[in-house]
Order: sequence, then C-alpha cells, then structure tokens
Amino acid sequence: MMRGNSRHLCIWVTIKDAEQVKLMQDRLSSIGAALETINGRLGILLTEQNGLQALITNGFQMMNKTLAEIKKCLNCTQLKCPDGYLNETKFGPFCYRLESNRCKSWSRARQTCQNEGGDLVIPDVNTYQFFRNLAKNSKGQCQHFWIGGYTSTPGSNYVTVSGVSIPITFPFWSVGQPDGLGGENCLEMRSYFTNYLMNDYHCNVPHGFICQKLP
Ligand SMILES: [Ca+2]
Repeated sequence: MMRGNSRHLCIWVTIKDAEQVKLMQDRLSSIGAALETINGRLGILLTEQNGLQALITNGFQMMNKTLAEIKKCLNCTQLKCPDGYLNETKFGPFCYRLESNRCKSWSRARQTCQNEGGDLVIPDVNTYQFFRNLAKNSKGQCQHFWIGGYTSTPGSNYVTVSGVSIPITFPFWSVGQPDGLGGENCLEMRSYFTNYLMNDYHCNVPHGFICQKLP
C-alpha cells in the first residue's frame, strides 16, 4: 500500500515539475518577444537620432553661411560712407563727420546733419572719447562743437536727439555741469573744459558740430 502511494506521489511530482518547466518556458518566450520589440524600437531610435544629427549639422552649416554673408554685407556697407565721413567700425554701423569750418547754431547744425541723412552725433559712454579726440585734432576755425543732446529745462532732464535720457552720472560731463546758466539748453564739447568734456550752452552760438549717419 505504502509502495503504491509512493509511486503515485512520484508521478504527481513529475507532472508538477513538467508544469513548472512549461511555465518557465512560456515566461522565457514572453521575455524573448519583449526583448525583440525593445531591439526593434532601439533600431528606430538610432535611425531617428542619425536623422536629427544630420539636421543639426545641416542647421549649423546654414547658420555659419548666413553669418559669413552678414559679415560680408556689413563690411561692404561700411565701405559706403560718403566722402567726408569716417568709417569707424569698432563702434557699429555709423559713419561720422566733424565739421570745423562752417560754425552754426545747434538747430542749424542739426538741420545740416539731417539734410545729409543723419543727425547730430549721440553722446554715448563708448564713443565720447573718440569724438573728444576728433575735436582735439581738428584744424578748422570753430573752437567748440555741438553734439546731439538738449533739454527744455536748463540744468536737468537732458536727452539725446534719439530721445534717450542722459543722466547726471554720465562720466563725460565737465566738472560743475550741466548748470543751465542763463538758459543753456544745448550740449556742446567745449575746448577748454578739460579737452572737450561735455557742457550745456546757449543754442544760438555758432559752433562746429559732429554728424553721424548710416552708410
Ligand atoms: Ca553750462
């Protein structure tokens, strides 16, 4: 009886083992299928990555070409400054002209610059020293020079001809300026104020002037 039970148990265990093996085989088969799917998607991703790399490379090539064309264009436009105007490429696209022989009031000086397609030069921290040197080296009869700044309330609220405020902290004001003395509304570079530092002065006095314009 015992031997018979033992045989039945052995057969049952064998059947259970076979079921386990089948289950494991099914799971391995599922894992294999999943790995094949992942492998397929990786292939697609790699293809897409290669496509993106090609797009990025192409984009960089186009950008470099465009930059080269812009640089070439800037160089050619800067060469088109009219006679009498300076190409001063380190400050940007403007051409500059200092007038030191035909001395005019501030408004007539501004009109002259506008007739030439520009305006009086705009006082700026980056360019002021350059204009100061131009004035210092001028050989004409005009002693002082108008620039593109003015106010409606002498002594305060100065603006450029482009409408930008010029603060009292602007580093090229002469000492004690602007003082608005007797209604000084226009900005000049005065020769004996420490070599052409900035001053507010009477607009109707004839001065030399500096124009700026685009090529
Ligand atoms: Ca003054």
